[in-house]
Amino acid sequence: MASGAIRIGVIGCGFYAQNHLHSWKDLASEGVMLAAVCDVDAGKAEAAGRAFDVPFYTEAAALLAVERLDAVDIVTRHDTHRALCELAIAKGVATIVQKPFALSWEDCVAIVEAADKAGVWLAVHENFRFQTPMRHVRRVIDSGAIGTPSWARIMFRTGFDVYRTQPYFYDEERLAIADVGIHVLDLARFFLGEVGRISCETQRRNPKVRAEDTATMLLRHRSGAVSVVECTYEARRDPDPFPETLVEIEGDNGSIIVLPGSRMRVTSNGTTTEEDIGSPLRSWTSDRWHVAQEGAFVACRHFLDCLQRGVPAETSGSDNLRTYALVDAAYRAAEEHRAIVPTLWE
Ligand code: 89Y
Repeated sequence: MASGAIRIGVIGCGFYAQNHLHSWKDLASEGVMLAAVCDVDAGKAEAAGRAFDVPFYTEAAALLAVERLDAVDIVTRHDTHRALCELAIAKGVATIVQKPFALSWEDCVAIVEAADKAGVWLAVHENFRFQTPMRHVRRVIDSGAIGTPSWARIMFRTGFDVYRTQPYFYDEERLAIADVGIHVLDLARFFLGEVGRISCETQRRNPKVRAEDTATMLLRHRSGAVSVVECTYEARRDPDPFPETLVEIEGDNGSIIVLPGSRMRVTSNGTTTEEDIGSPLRSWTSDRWHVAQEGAFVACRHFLDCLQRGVPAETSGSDNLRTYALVDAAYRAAEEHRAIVPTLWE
């Protein structure tokens, strides 16, 4: 890796990419330089280029041919991920790619193999585990305050109109599990370790949507722990916690409960304490989206730190295969009405 600032190019300048662009800009003082942006939509490329004062491109190949980049951050839809990752990897450029990793298991594996073969650093921008409240939960587990976690319920339940900012959701072949269940499944791994089998019930509660908008999953972890992982876009709740993930974890000495509004209640050996696990707004985050936006920032900071130290990211390509395998297993479990052993553990 270069000895000066790491020069990064962002590919994809749409809705969520704005969070990545701001994150890289904010991290300039920590040794990264947003060098250029790219989007197939010329208007979006130009708008981002002007807003962040960097050159803009409409073709990733041109971006990679002209700019001297150390890393790219791919924030496009997942059907483009394999081709874009392969392009960057072929150039020997460190690659970060948004979740879902790729369109299919085969594509994810092909990307990981290409990176391994070329010796290129690869990470998946799986960001929920980097959200400040989720790091607090992990800190409490690691402190031993609740003993060994043996049961959890991890919930992303909202009725917030996600279709307004992400209208392509209506037509996806796979929706709730592939879009947000993937984050919650990754959190289940983060908190309780790898998963030995998974069952899943899906529902389509909104008739305007093509795929499932609700999933209820039951996981047996290899440690013996059990977790219930839930996601829906069709909950009618007050308060609606969007985009917060609510968590309940029980161990032999206590429990951790994450409540709406970034509050965490910890019971340890019979004593209960409650704390605020939120974080202050950044100049570009907004009340409603802050938790998710800030998670992107913390994830980018982690990737930068790993690149600088030359170590794999927590959510490296090969790590993320395990989360992706759970997503595929959840869909199979729903279709086949039985518990499935995720591919990596068969
Ligand atoms: O796309 C989703 C994600 O990754 O986080 C929240 C979201 O925008 C809607 O579920």
